[in-house]
Amino acid sequence: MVENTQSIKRIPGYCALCRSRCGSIAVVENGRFVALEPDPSHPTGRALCAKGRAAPELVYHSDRLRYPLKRTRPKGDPDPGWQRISWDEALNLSAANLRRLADEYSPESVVFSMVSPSTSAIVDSANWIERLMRAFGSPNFCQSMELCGWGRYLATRYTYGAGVPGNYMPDLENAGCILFWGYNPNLARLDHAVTTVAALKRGARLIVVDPRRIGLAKKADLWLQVRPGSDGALALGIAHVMIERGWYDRDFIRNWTNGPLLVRSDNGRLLTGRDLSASDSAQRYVAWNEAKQRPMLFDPALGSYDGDNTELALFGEFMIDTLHGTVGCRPVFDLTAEVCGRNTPERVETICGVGRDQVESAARMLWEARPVAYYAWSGVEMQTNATQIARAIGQLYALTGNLDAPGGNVLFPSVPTKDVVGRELLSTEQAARTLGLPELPLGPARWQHVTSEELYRGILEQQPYAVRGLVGFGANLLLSHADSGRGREALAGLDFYVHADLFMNPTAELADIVLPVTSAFESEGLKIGFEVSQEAQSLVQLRQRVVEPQGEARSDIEIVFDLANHLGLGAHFWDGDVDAGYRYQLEPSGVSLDTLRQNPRGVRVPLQTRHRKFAEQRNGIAQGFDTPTRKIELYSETLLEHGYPPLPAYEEPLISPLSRPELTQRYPLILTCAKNTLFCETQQRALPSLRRHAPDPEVELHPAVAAERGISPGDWVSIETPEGSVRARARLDDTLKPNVVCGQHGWWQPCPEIGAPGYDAFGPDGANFNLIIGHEAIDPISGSVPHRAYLCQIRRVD
Ligand SMILES: Nc1nc2c(c(=O)[nH]1)N[C@H]1C(S)=C(S)[C@@H](COP(=O)(O)OP(=O)(O)OC[C@H]3O[C@@H](n4cnc5c(=O)[nH]c(N)nc54)[C@H](O)[C@@H]3O)O[C@H]1N2
Ligand SMILES: Nc1nc2c(c(=O)[nH]1)N[C@H]1C(S)=C(S)[C@@H](COP(=O)(O)OP(=O)(O)OC[C@H]3O[C@@H](n4cnc5c(=O)[nH]c(N)nc54)[C@H](O)[C@@H]3O)O[C@H]1N2
Ligand code: SF4
Ligand SMILES: [Mo]
Repeated sequence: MVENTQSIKRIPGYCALCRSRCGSIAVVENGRFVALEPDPSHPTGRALCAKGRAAPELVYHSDRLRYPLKRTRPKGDPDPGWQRISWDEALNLSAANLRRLADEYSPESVVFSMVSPSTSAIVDSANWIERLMRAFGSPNFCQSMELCGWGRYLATRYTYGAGVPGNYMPDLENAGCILFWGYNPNLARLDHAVTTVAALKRGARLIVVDPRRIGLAKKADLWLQVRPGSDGALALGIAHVMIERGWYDRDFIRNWTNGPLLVRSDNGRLLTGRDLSASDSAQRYVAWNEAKQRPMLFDPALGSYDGDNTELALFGEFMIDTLHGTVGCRPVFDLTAEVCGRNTPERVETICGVGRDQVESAARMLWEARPVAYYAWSGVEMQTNATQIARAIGQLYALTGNLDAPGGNVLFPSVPTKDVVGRELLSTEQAARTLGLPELPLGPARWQHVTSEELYRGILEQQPYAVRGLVGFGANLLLSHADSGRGREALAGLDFYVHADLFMNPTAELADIVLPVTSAFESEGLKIGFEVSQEAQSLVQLRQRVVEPQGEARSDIEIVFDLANHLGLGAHFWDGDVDAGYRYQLEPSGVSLDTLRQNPRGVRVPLQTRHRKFAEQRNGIAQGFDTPTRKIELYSETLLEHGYPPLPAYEEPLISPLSRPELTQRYPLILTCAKNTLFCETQQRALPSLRRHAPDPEVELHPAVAAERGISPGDWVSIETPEGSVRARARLDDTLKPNVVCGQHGWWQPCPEIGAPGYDAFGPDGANFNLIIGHEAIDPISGSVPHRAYLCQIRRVD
């Protein structure tokens, strides 16, 4: 804490309100938090957004929850009859009810939910919330994974065995070509935006794939205006041009992907040593040596072929003598080329609306301006074909050979710490009881994430078993997830629901107990690494408390540790001592908690980035990738075994003019949505300095579409889908394709200070975008929903 004068304190820290975690200085005058300023000495501190600057308004807002509350009237009653209670009573009641559900039914009948770490400060405590869930014995964690993180972290595990681009972050500082796919860093991650602008100045190229000309799309060398949800075809089409022209890294494909492995044409399985000889292993795979005209064997355990890699065939059909006759086989890469080849530039132009010349140019730029660093986010996450899109972009990226190379997508090192998520506390049998696993065995449930629909189904239909309890750390499921009406019915049917939040949102209103949470400025937070670069990753910072908590609010982490004690789980939580938990976590880092408290700007732990770690050898064996073949899996037998396409394939969005032509008469427009620069998701509409600049929900549409409907800028319109309708004000944008409209979700909160209204979350006069998105059409692998590709009609409302 640096004292300038007696009454002004300037407290270094970081804004924790979203994923950017911008380094900042909090200014406290006479004990009151008055301003947040950027801290350029911090690796993410070059800029702050309006939300960060509005932090004091958030802290002192009159609608903040300040005391624990208990419902005294039935759910569904317009008046919940909230009654102020003590923390002791709130924790005792919560623990008693949760224990009762675990004892009478089962621990998995209680689901734990959490606001996304990308839109909140929950990252302070996310690991500990997971630990509490597992210590309690539940495998059910509901945190928007199917909406926000599936492609970045999980779908690409089927390709890379790791989260690309979620964990392998774009090395923008050294990239020759930057590819942003359905991602607007100007709002989502300021540091990426600032670094990209600097990269453009030094001559890097930029490709942006987005239906809207927004943010960096305006500065891009290529803006690919894709039809919402058709991104898979575009990725495959660009890959097709690259393969056809030979614009791909042959050595990388031969050495590090399963491209050379032979696929049997009779059953689609990879040919194995066992197919060739009874004494050979089914865990060895077969490729074709072109020079010597013989099969070559690849042993994942040794990480090598029994011959010269440069002689491996990537194309062709080979008749192989197996134990059971001759079988035609083709290398994975040959099949890849064939599937990509179905997406010619002409076809891509028809499907995606991206000109054939642009497809060519994109392919050329990705090849000629290497190294390529990419990031993909919301635009391609909330899709019914989200998995195929993530796999297709992942495959395209493999062609560049830039994974973990300087200027590519790099797994930056992290400060060593102890994992505290408590995996060891949950048995394998319990993990196998994750909701959703029977229906979507390769989906989020595989990693104990449940979708909101799985939660609702568990409550309403008791399938695959009854869900009776919910422990919510933030989150506003009813505004954030499709089918809000069904969600409300479900949450109202819970036996017991405790929710911790800063504000009473429409979801929390269905809780039995509501706990008041501090904002990030009223509580400490430990951040180990700031993700975006090696330098950022090396910083460990214990964010200081800027001001005292409002009312009786407590931090999420304190609530976790307290609740654990009340549940009799104190042994896993250092008997409620948060500092002891931090010390345990920090042990391997060599950084002590005391040092962090004495150094509010944080401590830097020297780290060195090593590139191409997959090629590093241990005991003479190359590390490879964490996949069944130890290679990047262009072809996934895991997907095949579950009846899904083994190669990335184009799947038309399930709700689109092509897949549902019968709907287009009534719903002729394609509906997508995007986030608002001024607000995080469903939050912050109550802050006057922000709301003033965006008083009402908006929907962007093309002037021609508006004119046909007699709509002028600023008119109220209804957005109608088969599921219902909501309202927004028209904003005209002539850079949109005429058949595409873009809405906003998250509107419910009023801002009385400037006379801005609240919106009914459940009716046609309201503005809850997700009320008009259904839950039936989902990604068959992940359960992701069509928030970003739907059909609608727009009408003026008088
Ligand atoms: N200001 C602000 N910052 C935030 C948030 C916020 O709400 N507000 N939320 C935080 C969170 S939780 C997240 S996940 C991140 C997300 O950050 P982003 O993913 O960058 O967020 P969006 O602007 O919603 O979506 C990115 C782009 O996807 C485009 N898009 C829409 N449909 C499609 C499509 O079908 N294909 C393609 N290729 N693009 C499409 C939109 O036009 C938009 O420009 O931001 C985080 N930061
Ligand atoms: N149509 C459409 N729907 C979307 C999206 C979209 O772009 N379009 N985006 C999706 C995405 S990417 C995401 S991540 C989800 C987000 O959905 P949610 O995770 O539900 O996120 P929010 O709506 O931002 O926050 C919900 C609540 O969390 C509380 N909160 C904020 N910070 C904290 C904290 O530190 N602790 C606690 N206990 N509570 C806190 C807020 O006060 C708020 O009441 O929504 C998804 N839904
Ligand atoms: S982008 Fe804005 S809200 Fe997000 S961390 Fe930075 S200042 Fe805070
Ligand atoms: Mo998100």
